[in-house]
Amino acid sequence: MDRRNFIKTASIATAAISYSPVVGAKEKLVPLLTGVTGEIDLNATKMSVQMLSGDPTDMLCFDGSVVSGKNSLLRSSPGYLGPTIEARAGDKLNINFKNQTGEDSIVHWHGLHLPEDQDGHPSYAIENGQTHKYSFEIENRAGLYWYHPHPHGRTGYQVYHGLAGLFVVRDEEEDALNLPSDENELFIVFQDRHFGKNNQLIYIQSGHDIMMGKIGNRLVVNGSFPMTHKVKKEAYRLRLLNGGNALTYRLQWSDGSPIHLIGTDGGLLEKRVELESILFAPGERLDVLVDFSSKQIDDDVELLSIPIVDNGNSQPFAIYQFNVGSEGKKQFSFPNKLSSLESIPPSEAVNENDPKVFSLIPKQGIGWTIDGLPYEMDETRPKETVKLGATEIWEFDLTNAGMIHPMHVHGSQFQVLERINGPYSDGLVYDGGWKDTVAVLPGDKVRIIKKFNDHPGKFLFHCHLLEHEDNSMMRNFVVEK
Ligand SMILES: [Cu+2]
Repeated sequence: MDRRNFIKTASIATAAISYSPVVGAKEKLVPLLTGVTGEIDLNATKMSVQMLSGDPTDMLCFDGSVVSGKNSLLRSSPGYLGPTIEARAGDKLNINFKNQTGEDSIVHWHGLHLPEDQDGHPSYAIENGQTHKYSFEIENRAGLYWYHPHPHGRTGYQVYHGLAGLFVVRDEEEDALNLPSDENELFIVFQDRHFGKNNQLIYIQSGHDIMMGKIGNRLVVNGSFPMTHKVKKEAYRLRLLNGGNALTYRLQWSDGSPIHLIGTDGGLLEKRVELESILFAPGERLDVLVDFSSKQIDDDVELLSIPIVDNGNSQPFAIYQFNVGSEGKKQFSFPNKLSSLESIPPSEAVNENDPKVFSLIPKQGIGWTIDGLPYEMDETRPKETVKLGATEIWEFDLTNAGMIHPMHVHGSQFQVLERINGPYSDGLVYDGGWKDTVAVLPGDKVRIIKKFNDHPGKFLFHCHLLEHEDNSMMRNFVVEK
């Protein structure tokens, strides 16, 4: 977007800050599964967190406890993040979400393939003080998923104030690879926050924050500081989540090593790939192997974010640092073959030659939209209706507008079929594996293919730049029997 157009859209967006609380939100009862693997209490509450020296920061945080089942279902997290849920494919979980945020909320399990009444659609939002009981079976393969609130108009605010946690799924296929585990498997969540007076968080201040997304003045990793991790001269598996509201990174190693990517949003890739750099947008996950065994004691290796487009104005900056602290014992050689992935042939789609096109466009009086429309809680268009059992091709069209939109589709994982590159995207992105969030770059048309084999009902697709999602860049789709 050029400057003049940007100012225009930014100023109209100021008038478009829309927060419509769900009126009279009532808990919807869903049937509970029998024979569950475990039951978890998950509370979202107001908390005072010591983030910086001086005053503590007022935040919203998840805390949890295991009611029944193995204690290993929950692992406490550093900083303000919610506890990490760790389960196995096929596990059945009951999760009791208690909302003590002071406003409406509901939890979405990002990346999990779930029935409509388990997915945290905003129409399921509950009022402060209420409890929503989830009960679901994990149908996903091994992968790094995550959970966060999804009430309409308040997702960005609630995530920004601390409500997010990891959801790790394991399975036998992953076990058999013997990837680095325990202290050699590091979960790293990147977020950024704007700390203001008295160490309090500053959220949206202007239409600019809505149009461009809220960017912080401090990087926060795993809900805390600092950002250095002592490692041994061994191999590590890095499980990365971009949990930020709006900031996209382009990752590269400071020592010039390639990034050894073994997985993305929906789990392992078919084969390990080596990349010079990789784009990493809000909502996305990356699974990366790194070997420090050839390093010297006290070497520093930094994970950098380099400029997305080299315009000469921006500099690389370190977003995490590894300090080689001690000799290693474990030997590890990187596997090449990881998994078998079924790739969905375009000929399987009901609309092989006629993709459903969703235009990502700014609209006067609304802000960023899908097809120029606002979000409507109960509405879907014919285009947003899918027949149960169908495979469809969708296209996100950003031909005419200029910023990155990470598009997230709820329900099962999809595959990226084709990226008709705009002027900036060549070589920036890696689109392999199963995905639930795809970064659409300025000028791009991105085609995805997705199966709608089960779970009829109403789901969401939206931009995962949370200020866009909350404002207007979200729509329903309905899977019809
Ligand atoms: Cu967006």
